[in-house]
Amino acid sequence: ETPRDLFRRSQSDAVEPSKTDDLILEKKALITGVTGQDGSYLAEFLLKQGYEVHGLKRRASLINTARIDHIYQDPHEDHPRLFLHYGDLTDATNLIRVIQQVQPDEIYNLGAQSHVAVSFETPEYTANSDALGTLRLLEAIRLLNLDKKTKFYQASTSELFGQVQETPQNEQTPFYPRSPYGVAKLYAYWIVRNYREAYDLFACNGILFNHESPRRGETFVTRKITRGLARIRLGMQPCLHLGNLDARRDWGHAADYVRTMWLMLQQSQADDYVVATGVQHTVRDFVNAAAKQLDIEIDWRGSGVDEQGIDRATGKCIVKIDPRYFRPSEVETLVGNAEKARKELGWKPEISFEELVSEMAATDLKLAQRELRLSKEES
Ligand code: NDP
Ligand code: GDR
Repeated sequence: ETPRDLFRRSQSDAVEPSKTDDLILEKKALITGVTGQDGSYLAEFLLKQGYEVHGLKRRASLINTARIDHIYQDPHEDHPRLFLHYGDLTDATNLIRVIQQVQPDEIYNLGAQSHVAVSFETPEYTANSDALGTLRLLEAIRLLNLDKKTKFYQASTSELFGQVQETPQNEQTPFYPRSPYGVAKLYAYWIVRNYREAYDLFACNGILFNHESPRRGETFVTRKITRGLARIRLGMQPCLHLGNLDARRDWGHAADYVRTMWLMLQQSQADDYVVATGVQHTVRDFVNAAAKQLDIEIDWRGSGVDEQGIDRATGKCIVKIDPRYFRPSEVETLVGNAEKARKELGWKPEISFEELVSEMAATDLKLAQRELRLSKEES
């Protein structure tokens, strides 16, 4: 065999690795955004369900698989069940090729430029990846004649409700997005519904409210708070700069929420579901809860040193408002009603707000301690 033959054979081997398993034909799932918070929890969950999991990963100059390294299997091992493919939601031909190779039973479209504030800085890219990226995947399913085989999950969001028209929000609440991210996700939501109605595709929107975890990106507010307070406690940073402390969110745990994605695709009919805890907290509440976990005292009345900031009893600034973190148009309040998911999917959240904050704070404290130890060892 020539090197070219060998390459070709390696490609076709990669397509159907499970065929060699003793007649166990696992379901195959393709996850876009597998390197992200939700992608990592979903990949773990699907592997436990016996799936063969394929993930789309972007090329980066540094390794970007930290969240899935613990489940990654070297393709040279016997019977690996997690495979990574280079790809990007902005590249249609690449998506078609990967989907053609994998022939997935289920696609979970979690890939996105997911930061609301950043979407004001990169609105066109956000639309390209979040809105058109979704269209590209749906078209790939059609072009490859997989419309009867492949089920599709779209990571829709409570950001669709934006400036809320009623409280709590459910599947009937009118949308009013407030950011380029929200608007891009609105397109994605509707194109999923349109392909379901026009082509009978099994395609679902999970309208998920905020969900967090120790794997949350460091610039989302919850993680920024637990990480920042952990570092303040160890003297590694003097204070924490935040934006709007009065914003209200319905925060759940990502591990709880990925279950609903799978459940939606196991129903007899495709539909859209709100996924939320129904409990709302302000950003300020989150700071208080994390401070309690980390044994930090915050005097919210302050000592008047900086009327925008919050001072500790010692007078040392812990949390300070930085207008740079305000958004040009803000989503002030969100809280969901997940009654439909509870009734039809039998889903309810299992991890409480207090447990979520406690897990995040404890993990960030450990990470900060490790960083401190390493920097001491180095110096
Ligand atoms: P993350 O930001 O943690 O992960 C996003 C993932 O998408 C990463 O793997 C990222 O890759 C990948 N990605 C970004 N741009 C592209 C692109 N152009 N092509 C391919 N992949 C890309 O988000 P979450 O895990 O928190 O969220 C998952 C999905 O759910 C997102 O679509 C988000 O918008 C949506 N959502 C999230 C909610 C939440 O509270 N977490 C709530 C509702 C919806 P890389 O690692 O290389 O950056
Ligand atoms: P959100 O999450 O915009 O709801 O989008 P984020 O944690 O970024 O903001 C929540 C609220 O906190 C306020 N806030 C700050 N936010 C950040 N990031 N940094 C700060 O310093 C800060 N200070 C206050 C924000 O103004 C906002 O009101 C997340 C993402 O995961 C989306 O992809 C997802 O669709 C929605 O949740 C549901």
